Amino acid sequence: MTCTEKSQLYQKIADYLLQAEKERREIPRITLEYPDLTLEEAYLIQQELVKRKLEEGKRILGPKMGLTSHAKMRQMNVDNPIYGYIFDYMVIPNGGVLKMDELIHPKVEAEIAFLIARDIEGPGVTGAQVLAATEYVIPALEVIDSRYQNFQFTLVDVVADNASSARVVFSDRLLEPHLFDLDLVGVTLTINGEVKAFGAGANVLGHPAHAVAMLANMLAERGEKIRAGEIILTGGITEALLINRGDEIRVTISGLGEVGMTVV
Ligand code: OOG
Ligand code: MG
Repeated sequence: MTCTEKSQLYQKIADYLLQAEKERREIPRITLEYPDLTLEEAYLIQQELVKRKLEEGKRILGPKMGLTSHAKMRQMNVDNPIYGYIFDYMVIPNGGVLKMDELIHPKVEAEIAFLIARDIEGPGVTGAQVLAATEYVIPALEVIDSRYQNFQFTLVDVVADNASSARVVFSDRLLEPHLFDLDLVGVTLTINGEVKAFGAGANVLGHPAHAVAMLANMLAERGEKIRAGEIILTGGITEALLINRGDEIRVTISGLGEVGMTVV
């Protein structure tokens, strides 16, 4: 394939994924039709998809990390962290409502988010550098909604699909990172008052700051960086849970507070 043909293929696949999101329809995963796509190409498709959203007037809140805990990697049967992007239209206010019919087959995740004060540019970024560049840490609840049938995919599929990003709820409390040992905080994911999954900050690469450092280092490979003012999700601490209409979802992080939403 020539360069132009490749670029046309990436655009076509990005369209296919965007259409599925708009129509709330699950689709066969792209590697069934294009088994030779590389991870590098998957990020190029993601870039195309992100570009389309920006052209529609949507705004990026920040990049996010995914598949950073063993719980998530095991559940999804993949073995490497990935990144995607969170947009302004995905935000649900804390205590707000998730409309089931806006999505396909949503799942929830308990996460810790970082609000970044200064640009972070890789390679070679460490967790300590990330903490020094972080203004606040924020309890968060991510709603993922793979556009693929049965939520099943390879690493290439899920990267192209913007890491299943769909919705996010942030806590209203802004907490200074030096007040906590984010590896030691306990995290519970509760549905209708029942704890369905739990873990510790350390589930995410030993410390959630390591996920942000890894993100900066991955972005550096594409000549990109983390920018001041971005909010970064560090990845699900436990396995993700399917949700249903009527569910009350709550994430509690010891010392940091809680964040929740209702599914209708
Ligand atoms: C991929 C997105 C993963 C996380 O926190 O691990 C993610 C998926 O599991 O569908 O957001
Ligand atoms: Mg996530």
